[in-house]
Formats: sequence, C-alpha cells, structure tokens
Amino acid sequence: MAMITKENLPQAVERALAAAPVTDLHTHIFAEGFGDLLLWGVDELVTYHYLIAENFRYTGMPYERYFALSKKEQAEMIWRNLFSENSPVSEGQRGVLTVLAKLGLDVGSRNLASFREFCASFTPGQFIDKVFAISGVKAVVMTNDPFNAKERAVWLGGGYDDPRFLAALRIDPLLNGYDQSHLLLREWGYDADKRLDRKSVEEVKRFLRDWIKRMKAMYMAVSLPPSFMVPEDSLRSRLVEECVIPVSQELDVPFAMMIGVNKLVNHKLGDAGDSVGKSSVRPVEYLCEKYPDNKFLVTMLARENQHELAVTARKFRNLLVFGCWWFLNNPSLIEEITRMRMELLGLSFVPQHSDARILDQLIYKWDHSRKIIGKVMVDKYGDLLATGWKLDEAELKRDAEGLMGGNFWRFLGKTPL
Ligand code: HDL
Ligand code: ZN
Repeated sequence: MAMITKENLPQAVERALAAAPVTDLHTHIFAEGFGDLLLWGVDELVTYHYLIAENFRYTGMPYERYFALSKKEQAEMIWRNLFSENSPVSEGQRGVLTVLAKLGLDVGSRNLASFREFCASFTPGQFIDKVFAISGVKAVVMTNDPFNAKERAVWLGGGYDDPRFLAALRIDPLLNGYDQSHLLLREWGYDADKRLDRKSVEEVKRFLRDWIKRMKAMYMAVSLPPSFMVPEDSLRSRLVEECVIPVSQELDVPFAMMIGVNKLVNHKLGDAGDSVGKSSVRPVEYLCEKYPDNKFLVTMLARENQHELAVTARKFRNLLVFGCWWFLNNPSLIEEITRMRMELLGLSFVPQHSDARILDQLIYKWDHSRKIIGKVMVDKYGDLLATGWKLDEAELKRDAEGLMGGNFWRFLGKTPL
C-alpha cells in the first residue's frame, strides 16, 4: 500500500472519499414502495422548500397564489426568478445545477423543458439506481412517521423491500404534541390518556416497541425547539425519560435529538416556514450522563451551538454528533464545523447527512460535502505528516470509510450493509 506524502495527499484523500461507501443517516427520501411519497425529477428539485423560500425574496406574489399553481408552473416561476433573472449562486440553487450536470445534461442550455424530458424517460426504479450509482451512496436512512396517514398505510400494508432504504421512527407528534397525538394512539388501540398515567406510560412504550419492530428502525428521532429541556415539568420531558429512554435501551436503538427548530415562524411558507434558534446542550448532558447505557445521536441547528455540542461529545462516549443540518449545510459552515469537530473529536463523529427530500439531491449534497470534508482532511493530515508521522493509503481509506458511514454503524454496534 502506497505511503502518503504531502505531495500525493490531496489526490489520496479525494480517492479515499470517492471510494468510501456512504451511509446517509438522515434523509426524507422514500423507497419506490412508498409510491408518490418518493419525490424525484427536475420539477421537484426546483421546487425544494429551500428554493421556495429563496424564490419569495424576489416576488411580491401572495403566498397562496404561488401554492395554487401547478408543480410545473411553480418550477417555471422559480427557474425564472432564481436561475434566469438572477445568477444561481446560493447552495440550494447551485445544487440543482450540480445534479443536472452529474446526470450528464447541458446545464449551459438552461433548458428546463429538456431537463424534464430527460427525467421523464426513467421509471422511479431506474432513477433510484442511477442516483445511487452517481452519488456513491450505499444506504440511506429515511424519516418514517407513523402519524402520517399515507405512510402508515404503506407500513400496515406490508411495507417495502429495498435494502438500500433503512428506516428511522420519527416521533415528533408524540413528543411535541401529545395532547393531540394521544387521541390517535387511543384510536390505534393504545390506552394512552392525556395525563400520561402509569398505564399510559406502558402503552406509549408498547407503541414505540411495535413501530421499532415493524420498521426495523435504526433509531428513534425527533426534532426539538430551542427551548427543549429535560428534566422539566412537562409531558415531553416525562415521555422522553419514562418512555423513549427505556425502550431505546431495551431494544438497543439510539435516540436521535435534532435540536433548535423554531417551527413555522412564517406559517404561510409551509415546509419553508421553519427557522432556527440557539438551544441549550444541558438536556444532552443530562441524558448522556444519567443514561450511560443509552446511545444518543445529536445534531443541532444553530451555528452557535456547534462548539459546545462537540465539547459535550468529548464528555460522553454514548453521544455521536452528526451532520451539518439544514441552514448549516453550506460550504462555509460545513468547513468551519468539520474543522472544529476534527480538532476536538478526532475522527469520532459523523460529518454529514444529506437531509435530502428529493432523491436527486443525494447527488449534489454528497458531491459538495465530499469536497469540503476532503479539504479539511488535506489540511489536518498535512499537519499530521508535518510532525513526521507516517501514514499509508490503507489507513486513509479506513478513516474515510469511518467518516462516511462506518462510525455510524460502529456506534449502532452493527456491521455496515
Ligand atoms: O425536521 C427535520 O428533519 C428537518 O430536516 C426538516 O425536515 C427540514 O424541513 C429540512 O428538510 N431540513 O433540511
Ligand atoms: Zn430532516
């Protein structure tokens, strides 16, 4: 195996990252078996909610009027505003072009109709194969919500069978809206009352067990507001400690907390209407310290929380920090955060997840992130070599595979797919 030198380091890092199979541990994409829950193709790509938000910065059109347009008309409006009449320099705008270019299309043509025609020539299954091949992604973890009627029907109807798509049990309605969601639990045969008495705690645990087993869930996940706190005098705090934590340990299924979302600050924007707030790492410290046999995956949304989250991971080996989430998934912030994490945590973290909502996005989100993670690695391994440390290609391959997914599988105590 070749020794790494200052001279061959950049190419060796690029090769190692390109070859490392990616496990994308948090996405919103779906296997073909979920029908039209799987979003793909250029019109979905251009009307991604990130671009909807950016579109409204260039138009006074009433929100309702935009959302009443057809998907095609929405895409044409966004294409005009964000691509034709203003250069597409934002990360989300550039991402569309990276996808089209990697699909082999002539981005310079700016011909949306021709891009549409290309996508229409594929079946969903063919497009899934193509996107996985181009992006280098080997497996994705979906976001699976049993409170979503459409998705629930797929699971109760027998689910899906594509091993590239793994499941995660998403429990936002349970934890953030128990006053309403407990009524659905009752409808589904779980005797959960609004006060969450002893019997209800056991019934919520049974609900969690049933869905973890039905989905073969890799972890349980929830997105949480900046005000999230445990312990506190709230149903959410009790649900976390009395229901989620025990089942998480019992089934050895990590609990993923995604902290810092201010939901619907502009409710007229729908999915594009959420924003960010600085949170506290205290609940993360409390849970990791009190439950050392539980495993916690955590990502936080505010840039200001990244340093304290990385320091918290130094204190607790049962905490795995992951991704540059949502408003952090931009080159300048991915670079800053990945540098900070590598300097504080070495290789014991997961630098990125895509959060892809449209299948095609796997292509750009991983292409862009590989380049930035690679840039940081060249610097850090360059510093390493400067001490006289000797490094061979096998070790660089090992490290890259860990960052691109192996660390996640090791944390789960499972062998990668
Ligand atoms: O809660 C989440 O999982 C977030 O990722 C939201 O889905 C958000 O709308 C998003 O797609 N961010 O990238
Ligand atoms: Zn997400």
